[in-house]
Amino acid sequence: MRAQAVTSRPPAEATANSARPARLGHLIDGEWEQPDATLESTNPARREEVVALFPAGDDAVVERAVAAASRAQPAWARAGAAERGRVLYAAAAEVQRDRRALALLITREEGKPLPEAEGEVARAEDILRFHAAQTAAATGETFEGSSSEQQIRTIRLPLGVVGVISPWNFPIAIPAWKIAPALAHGNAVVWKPSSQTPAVAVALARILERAGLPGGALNLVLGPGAVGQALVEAEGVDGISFTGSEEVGRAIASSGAGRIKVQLELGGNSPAIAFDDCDVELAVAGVAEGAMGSSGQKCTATRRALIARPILDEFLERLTARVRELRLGDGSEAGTDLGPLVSADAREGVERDVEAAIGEGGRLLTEARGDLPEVGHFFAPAVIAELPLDGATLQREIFGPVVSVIPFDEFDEALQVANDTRYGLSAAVFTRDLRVVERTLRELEAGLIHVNGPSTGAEAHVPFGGLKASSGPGPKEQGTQAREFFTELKTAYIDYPAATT
Ligand code: UN1
Repeated sequence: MRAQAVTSRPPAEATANSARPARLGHLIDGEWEQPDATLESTNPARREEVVALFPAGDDAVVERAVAAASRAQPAWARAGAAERGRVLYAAAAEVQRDRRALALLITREEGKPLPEAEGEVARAEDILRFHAAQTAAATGETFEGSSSEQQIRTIRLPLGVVGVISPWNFPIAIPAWKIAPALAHGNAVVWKPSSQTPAVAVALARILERAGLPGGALNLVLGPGAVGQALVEAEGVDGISFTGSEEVGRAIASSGAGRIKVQLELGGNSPAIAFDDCDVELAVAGVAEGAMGSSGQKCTATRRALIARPILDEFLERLTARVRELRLGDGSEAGTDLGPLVSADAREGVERDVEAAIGEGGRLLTEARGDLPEVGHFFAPAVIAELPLDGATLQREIFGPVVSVIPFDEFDEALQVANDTRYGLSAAVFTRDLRVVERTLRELEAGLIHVNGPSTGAEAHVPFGGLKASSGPGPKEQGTQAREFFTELKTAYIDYPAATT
């Protein structure tokens, strides 16, 4: 007998404006289960406001979710690529239809300003559509064999049961870019979303249900980090796709090593380099957006702005003016540029990092703000200069609206400082010189390079991933590359001895 109350009724969904918290549950084998809700998510802009109450899953719940996925996977794979495509197209249409409510919910549970949340929802829709279309793409190649009587083919088969562990900072786009390719290629999924954004997760799971996804093909287990750990260790899981902190990612890699396939997207410490021939206004706009968008809570955020000395004064004057004008507030209110940080812990962490930067000799070029709303986890955007190149701050991923400015004289020096980090996720380069573009594309140690644009952003149809400690092991995400992780590749040697007779 199950210890938990089971109901096949979907739980009440969190709506953007409802004052009453939503009660959420796990989705296992097509049934919503609502055991006691012991955890809550709150609105980071109004910390007293509870968005959702939800249960803490445990090893037993994870085990049942994995068993349900294992049972459902063969039928989902056999349903055929066209049917899988239909479900994902239908999910994209549902996301489009619900876009306003989804964006409001993201803002309420995660904190990012509404226009950014709307952009994220549109991205999730694009991702679902892209991977829906992938179900009609060629999956293998045909080669000539060693004789005219032989042909060699590659075929792709689903990996099996995939565990998805997703972060709070893109609560719908990152899950979509893992779950959509997993399902497109015939896998079943057990999804453990961040405990900061469970209501957004439930909303996406319900959309996939409404789109016709059969029960068990997607299972959702809510709860703290221990649930993710249980998922990594569960018997029957064939792969884990994780985005989140480096520490957790490394633990997953070592516990999964040699046993399951692991895909990791971890931290970043992205540089933006403005060369002296660049359009300074463009560089200022790119650094401001790259560093401050979503209050700097992106792993692709610009943390270090490397500025050619001849344009340093002009750059700093314009950047600080721009940053001072950013309006902080509740992301659901029109005119808000910068929402709060996601939690009290997040804000304290960023505060500590900025104090440490000042302790190291850094000079804060933006002043503290007296107008910070008390009710949420707000942090004033900060521009820091004069940090020692060999200090701890420039090596740290400060997950907030904070950017360090570093002047440089020579091209080689800029490249050396930019690459002086164990991370290698993204980078931005501002220049009009094609030779500089070419050299930076080759020599910057980053998996994503933006020329004359911010270091953030990702399109659904191209690969996403970093170098060095930012990613791996395992193939990149998104684009057609996504299939590398979510499928097994076999090579078939087929002899047709009668073919030439
Ligand atoms: C973006 O820059 O728009 O967790 C995407 C993150 C990254 C995604 C960034 N994996 O911030």
